[in-house]
Amino acid sequence: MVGCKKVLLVFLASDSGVDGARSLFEEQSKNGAAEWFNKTVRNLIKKTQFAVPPLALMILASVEVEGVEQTICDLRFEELPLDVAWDLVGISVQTGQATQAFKLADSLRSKGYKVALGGAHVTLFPEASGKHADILVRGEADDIWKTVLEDLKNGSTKADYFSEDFPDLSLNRPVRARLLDRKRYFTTNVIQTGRGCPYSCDFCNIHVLNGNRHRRRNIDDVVDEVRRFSEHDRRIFFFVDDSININEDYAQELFSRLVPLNISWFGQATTALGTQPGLLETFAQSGCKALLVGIESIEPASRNKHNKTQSRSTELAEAIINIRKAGISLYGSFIYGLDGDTLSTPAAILDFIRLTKLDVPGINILRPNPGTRIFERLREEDRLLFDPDDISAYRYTFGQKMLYKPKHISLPDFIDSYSRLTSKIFTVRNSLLRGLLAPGAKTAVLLFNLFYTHLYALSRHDLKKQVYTD
Ligand code: B12
Ligand code: SF4
Repeated sequence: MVGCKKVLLVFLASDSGVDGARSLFEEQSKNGAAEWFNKTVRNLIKKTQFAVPPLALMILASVEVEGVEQTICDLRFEELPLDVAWDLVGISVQTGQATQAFKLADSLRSKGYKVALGGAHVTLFPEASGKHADILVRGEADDIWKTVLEDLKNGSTKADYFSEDFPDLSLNRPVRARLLDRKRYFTTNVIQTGRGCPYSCDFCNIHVLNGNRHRRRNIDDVVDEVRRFSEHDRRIFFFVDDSININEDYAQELFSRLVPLNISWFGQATTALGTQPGLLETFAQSGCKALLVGIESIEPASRNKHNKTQSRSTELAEAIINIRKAGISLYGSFIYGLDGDTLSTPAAILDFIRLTKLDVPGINILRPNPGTRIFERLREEDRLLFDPDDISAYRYTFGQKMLYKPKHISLPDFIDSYSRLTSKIFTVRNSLLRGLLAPGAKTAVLLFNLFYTHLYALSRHDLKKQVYTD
C-alpha cells in the first residue's frame, strides 16, 4: 500500500521462567560449561513451546485504521526486523523487562525510529518510562491505540495518551485470529473475558492496573471469538483472566455455551471453584483440563498479613480435592516467606501437597514488585535487599535472588529451608508420578514438573551463591 504507515509491535523475551532460565552467576562469571547447559535447556524449553502468545499485542494489532499496517514481532523467536522503515515501534513493557525495554527504546530512537511504550510498567511508572519514549500510552489501550494510529496517520501524535475511564469491555472489539505464527506457540488461542479484581492482595497490583470492579465482555463476543479462533487452531485454549470463576453466574453461562464447541481449555481460578459444584461440573464438561490457583499461603497469619482474604486456608485442601475429582489438574501457586511464615511452614506445605496431590506445585519467593503495597511496606520497614530505584532488580529470576528480608526467618535459614523444600518436591521421580496421577492434561503436568525440576535446581544454586557472596 503506497503511503501506508507501518507499525511494529514488539514483545520482549524474559530472562527466566517459561522463556528459559539462566543462572545469574554463571552469566556473570561466563562459566562455559554451565552456560552451555543452560542454553541447551533454554532452547529445549522453547522447542516444547511453553511460550504464551502476547495477547496485549494481538489486541492492539487488531485495531484497524485505514492506511496503517501493523506487524507483531516476538523477540522470543525472531530478531528485530530493522530492514523496514517503521513509522512507529510500540513496545510492551512489564516491570521484569523494563530495563531491557528501555535499552531497546533508546537504541531505536537513536536510529531515528519513533517509539511508543505501553503496558503495566508504563501505567505504574509513567515518569520513569517517559524518558525513553516519543509516545507514552498509559493504561488499557484497547481504545486509545486507535487514536494513536489515527494521529500517526495525520502526523499529529502526542507525547502522552491516557484515558480516565477503563474501556467498556461489553463493546465488541474482535481480536484477529491469524496474527501469529502458530508453529511458535503451544497454542495461539489466548482469550480474556474480563478485567479488574475486587480483592486487594498486597503483593498484586491488578486492582491498581485494571481497577477494583470486575468488567466483563459480552458472552456472545467471547463465544464467537472461541469459534473463530478454533477454525484456525484446534489446540488448547488459554483463558488468561486472573480468576475465571470470579463471577459465578457469568462463568456458568459462558462455559455452558462453550460445551457444544468441544474445545479443551485451561485458565486461572480461585479455589472457591471447589465450593461451586454446578460451575465445577460445567467447567469439566466444557473441556477444562487444568487450572492455576493462587494458594499463596496455607498459614492463616500470612493470609491475614497480606490481605489474602477471599478464602480460608482450612477450606483450601477440600476445595482442591473436589476440583481434582472433577478431572481438572491443578497448578497450585504458593509464596513461601510471607510475614506469618516460620521455619515450620515448609513442612506444612509438604503435608498440604501430599494431602491434596497437587499436580504442579509452584513454590514462589515473594517478588515485591514496585507499585504494590508490599513493596512500599518492605521499603518502609527497611527490609528490601536492593536499591528500590533500581528496576533491574525486579527482573523475573524465578526466585533466583532474594529481594527482601523475611520477617521471622534469617536469610541463610530461609534459603536453606526453601532449598530443602524444593528439592523434596521437584525430582524426576515425583514429576513422573504427578504426570501419571494427573486427572487432566497429563503430558503438560509431566513436562511442567520436569521443567521445574531444572528451574528450581537453578534457583537453589543461585540463592546459595547469593547468601554466601553478599
Ligand atoms: C498471562 C500472564 C502471564 C503469562 C504469559 C505472559 C505473556 N506472554 O503475555 C506467564 C504465566 C508466562 C506470566 C509470567 C509472569 N508474569 Co504475568 N501475567 C499474565 C496475565 C494473567 C495476563 C496477561 C495478559 O495477556 N493480559 C491481557 C492484556 C490485554 O492486558 P495487558 O497485558 O495489561 O495489556 C493492556 C495494557 O497494559 C496495554 N499494553 C500492553 N502492552 C502494550 C504495548 C503498547 C505499545 C501499548 C500502546 C499498550 C500496551 O494495552 C493492553 C490492552 O489494554 C497478567 C495479568 C493481567 N490481568 O493482565 C499477568 C501480569 C502481566 N504478570 C505479571 C507478572 C509479575 C509476571 C511474572 C513476573 C510473575 C512471576 N513473579 O513470576 C512473570 C514474568 C514473565 C515474563 N515474561 O516477564 C504482572 C506484571 C506487573 C508489572 N508491574 O509488570 C501482571 C500484570 C500480573 C500482576 N499480578 O500484577 N504472566
Ligand atoms: S492476587 Fe488475584 S485475588 Fe489477589 S488482588 Fe491479585 S488478581 Fe485479585
